[in-house]
Amino acid sequence: MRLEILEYPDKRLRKVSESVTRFDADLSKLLDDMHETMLGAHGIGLAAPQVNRPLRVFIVDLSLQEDEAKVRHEFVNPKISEGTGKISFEEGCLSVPGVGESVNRKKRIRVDYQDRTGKAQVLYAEDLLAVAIQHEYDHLDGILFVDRLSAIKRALVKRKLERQVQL
Ligand code: Y12
Ligand code: CO
Repeated sequence: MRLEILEYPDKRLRKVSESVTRFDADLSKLLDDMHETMLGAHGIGLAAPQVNRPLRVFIVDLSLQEDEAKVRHEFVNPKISEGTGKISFEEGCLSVPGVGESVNRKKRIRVDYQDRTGKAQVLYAEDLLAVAIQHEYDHLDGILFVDRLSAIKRALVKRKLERQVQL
């Protein structure tokens, strides 16, 4: 089932999401619905709060990008550590339509998380996958990629978004 994607400036995008405690059929259904919603919107990453489920869950699927492995990554209760190096990448977000801006992130990260069955997993990611994971992780803390721009760029983007909302 396709879910509605919340868009800036919706305040529900600003909540800090709760950890998942039940690894049940509802969680599996949420993950399946999120995949369907993300693919339907031509996205490569989606976090549960973007579809109004304030849970620490996100998915990343880079198979729409050339040369990327066709893996449906699912992260439940993720924790990012061991960030090294720097990367600047032009990011977009299904909740901030029409805006693409370069953001500075860590180039390599370690992510500890659980899969949909509750099993503990570890992933070492770099480059685009690392960028996508850091972008989606931010959603779990109510942070949008535009919050990470310089003050001047953020003000310009905010003005553009406010004009879009009025239209
Ligand atoms: C690298 C950077 C960011 C992510 C997070 C996931 N982002 C998306 O899935 C973005 C999807 C998307 C972006 C679009 O471009 C803009 O909004 C500028 C877009 O095109 C339009 O809205 C016109 C459509 C989808 C992962 C990895
Ligand atoms: Co996003």
